[in-house]
Amino acid sequence: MMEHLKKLLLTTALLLLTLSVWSQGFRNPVLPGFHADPSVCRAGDDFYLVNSTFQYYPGVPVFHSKDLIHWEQVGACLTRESQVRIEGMDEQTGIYAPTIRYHEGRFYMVTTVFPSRKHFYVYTDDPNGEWSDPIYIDFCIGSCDPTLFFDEGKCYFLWKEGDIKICEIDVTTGKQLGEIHHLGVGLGGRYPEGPHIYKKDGYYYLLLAEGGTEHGHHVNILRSKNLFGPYEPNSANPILSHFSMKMQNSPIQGLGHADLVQAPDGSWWMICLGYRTHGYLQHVMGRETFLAPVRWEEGEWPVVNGDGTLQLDMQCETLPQVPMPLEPSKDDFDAGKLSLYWSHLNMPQKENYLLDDDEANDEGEANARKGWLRLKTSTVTLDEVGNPTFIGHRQSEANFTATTKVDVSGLKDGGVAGITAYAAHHNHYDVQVAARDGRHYVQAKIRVGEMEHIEKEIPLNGQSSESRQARLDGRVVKDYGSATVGRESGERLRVGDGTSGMGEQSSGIGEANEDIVYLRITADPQFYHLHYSIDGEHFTHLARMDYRYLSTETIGGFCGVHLGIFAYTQTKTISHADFDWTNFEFNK
Ligand code: 6LW
Repeated sequence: MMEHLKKLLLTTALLLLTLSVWSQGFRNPVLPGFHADPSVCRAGDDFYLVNSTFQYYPGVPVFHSKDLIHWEQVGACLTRESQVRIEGMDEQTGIYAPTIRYHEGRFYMVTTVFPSRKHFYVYTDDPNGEWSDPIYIDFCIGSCDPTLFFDEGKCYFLWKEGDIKICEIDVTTGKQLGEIHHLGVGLGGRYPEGPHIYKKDGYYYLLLAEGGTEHGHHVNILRSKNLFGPYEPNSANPILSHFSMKMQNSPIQGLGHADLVQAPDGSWWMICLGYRTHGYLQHVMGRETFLAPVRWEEGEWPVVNGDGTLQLDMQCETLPQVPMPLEPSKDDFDAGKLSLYWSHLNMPQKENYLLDDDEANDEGEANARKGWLRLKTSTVTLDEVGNPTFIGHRQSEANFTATTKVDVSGLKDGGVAGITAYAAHHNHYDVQVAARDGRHYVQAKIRVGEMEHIEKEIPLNGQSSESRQARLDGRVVKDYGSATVGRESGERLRVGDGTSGMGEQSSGIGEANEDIVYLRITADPQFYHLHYSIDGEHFTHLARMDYRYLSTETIGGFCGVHLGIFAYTQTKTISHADFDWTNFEFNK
């Protein structure tokens, strides 16, 4: 009896141990914030994933993982002007959906640049390093979502241009080798796109997104014994969709644009894009990268996570989990170069970003301060498309506190520097310091479409000034200057009050050295809040504005909100602001 009990206990303990190692489950999205149009490949025991970047630079970040759950950015595919220039691109243009493939020791990333709609690919043998100059596909210009498919010693180029098309190419030159074949339009949903082909058990499987990248997005699969078709649809389509009554209240919507990958243990996985809504079906964090287990028996159709739906909290068996280094929330700007997670808008003007003394001296520039990031003012403002001096980090949770410490003593008349929640040049909320008539003013600025509005202006160094009201249409919006979010609205903007009625403690206006200020943006699922402080401890609430005016549903385009710091000039005078650190804390 005793022996039997011992055996039972031992078996239970072993079972529990195995379960804890193999069935940990995981959190979706695996790459939160703007990580759109994911594509994944495997090389040995390693997975690599890429995303589209549109107007942001460097283009197409490369992530590495051992388990498909934990990802670390190891580089980016498009880092040099010789590869691509994205000047003049906005949130609807630039670098569209990429595909990454691994073949015979080489990684390929193929994509399309808008608005020219030229397809090109770059390659590397080391995904942690630099990628090649582009090889252009010159036999077709059109639409988007290119992919490469290697089969029996040949390489095929596949893309969406009305319907789905395929053509053999010479992968060393990009030249067309055969005729163009049409693979159809899937099941007839709007925007058949994001095609990928996989070969398994004697079938070619064609994976497609349909329904457009908004709420109707979903994933279908078709198969054929012949690469060029005809392809028959799976009767269980869509194999992934939240566009249903069952999932109408899920916080995850817009699932689609998927890619499949097989792990070394033979298991199959799907990565796809989706977005987390808050409020009513609106999202601000862009399209994010999700993961799902796939059951794919021999000769059968793939089944995604049992019933073709996903959860934030995935309760499933996973690959052995291998955590990756976590991105620190604070950047002290102590490393001689910017961390990989920072993005620029369009093509960065390198001379506007100074990180350490030595480099600055080499160029004969005024010294940057060791451990500070000096941003020199660009003549392009945040309200324009171009190359403003800007570094941004994807907003990855609905709730966050983003703070920066900035020394504005170098900011001359016309100069503006600050922190922003930036969705597009026409929609962003900023806490900034503006220099005017030899003075500095903290401003809470709201830019929504054609309306550009300074909600509150507070002079630094203790003197008062007039508040500035809406510049473009002269509208005055309500004063939400209190920290009490739920207070009664209806109060009008108080002109030039500077400090009163702030709910939070006074920022101590009038104290010495107000060249150093702390600028802060916080968010909850309903509002973004703008604050500042001169001691870094007591923050004054300046304004709040609804999250929905930064949502993709409001502004269009394909990107989410970036939290960034910036400096520009409204005159021709170039000056600078020094940023000591940024601290972006996202609350899951
Ligand atoms: C992309 C298309 C899509 O080319 O959105 O969600 C487009 N899917 O496949 C822009 O990312």
